[in-house]
Amino acid sequence: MKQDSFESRLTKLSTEYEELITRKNVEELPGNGIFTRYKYPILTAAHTPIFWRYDFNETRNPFFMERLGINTVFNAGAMEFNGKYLVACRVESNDVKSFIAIAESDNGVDNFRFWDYPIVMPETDDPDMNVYDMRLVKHEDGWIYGLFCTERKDINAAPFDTSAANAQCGIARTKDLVSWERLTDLKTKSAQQRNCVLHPEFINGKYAFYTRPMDGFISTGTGGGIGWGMCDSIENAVIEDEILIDEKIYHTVKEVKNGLGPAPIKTDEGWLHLAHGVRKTAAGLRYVLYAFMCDLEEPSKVIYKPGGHFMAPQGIERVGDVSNVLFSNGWIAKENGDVFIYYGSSDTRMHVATTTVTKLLDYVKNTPEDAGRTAACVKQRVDFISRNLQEKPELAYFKNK
Ligand code: M1P
Repeated sequence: MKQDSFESRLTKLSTEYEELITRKNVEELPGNGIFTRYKYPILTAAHTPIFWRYDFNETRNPFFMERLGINTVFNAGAMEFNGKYLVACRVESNDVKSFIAIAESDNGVDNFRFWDYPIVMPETDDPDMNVYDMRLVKHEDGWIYGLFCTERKDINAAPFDTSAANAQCGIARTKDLVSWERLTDLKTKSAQQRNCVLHPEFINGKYAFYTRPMDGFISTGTGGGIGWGMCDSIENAVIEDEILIDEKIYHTVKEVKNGLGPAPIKTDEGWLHLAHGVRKTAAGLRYVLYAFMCDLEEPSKVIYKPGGHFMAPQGIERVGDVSNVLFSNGWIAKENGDVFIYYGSSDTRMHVATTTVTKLLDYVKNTPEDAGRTAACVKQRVDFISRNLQEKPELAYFKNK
């Protein structure tokens, strides 16, 4: 059997890699008018630098074989930084340990390239087993914060239960996204926390957090819903009073659990939010994105809640390591009102969708709320059709039915 030489494999892989990284992305038009999807994922495992995965020394690696494989790249925090679009991705190695790594692009939709090194996140006295899903927030105190899930083995679980874990909110801060200062984990009265987000502004001089209280690691149990709590200190963040601002509700897109996505976008009319909702189906859990808006002065008060999903997995997005999942923990709102939504699909790859603040405001304000049950939904739909057909009778095909 003919073997490719070290040199020829290296050349082939490097050429393919550069072609992948520099591939132009293509808008999928006309779309639904709310946002525009793009044809290609912006990042996958194949986008991680070859020198993260292959040993480039021919003596040690004569077959130019992958030594430290990367499995997936997904669920990225995002921010604009020094004129670049940055995404802080959850990168999972073949050994199922996740870490955070930053990739940057000039235009936000393609040509994302990972920085040479992943983030080296300092640890607390209680080492993390796994860290993931970092939300990046530029706070008005001048720091950039990264809030992420830190997962550790559940030491109270029965000895045979080798998958039981405990999730908490890790907090770190930086000025340059390279050197990070780790703070103590967020403390709340809930047994576990995931999907915690820092509000970008002080509220009455306090730091404010969106939380997601949970009893267990996968099931939120009696917890669940998007919570809200405040604390005096970020160095030792303790939330004494946590209230639910967006609950999980039977037979909705957030029937089983939900969690906030990125930090909200501030607009003249309120705080725009993107979140994920989870529903139980015969095929397993289904994760979709939904949107809502909170009051400008009272950010814990929901003022608009469009019904149903904002975005659901479709096509290739439906398939991956954990199928039927869309998850977003990063978006970028530009000065000119353009919005870049970064979302992971099926715990496998990263995508972008683009929209504007104006369109998102139109969406949250004018999309009808979930009517609650079938009869009310049918009435909502019939009223909607009637209005259209009264205004444009020529649309009617069957006239009387
Ligand atoms: O596997 C789907 C998602 O599951 C978790 O999210 P949640 O806590 O809302 O269930 C996270 O592990 C997330 O990273 C993952 O995408």
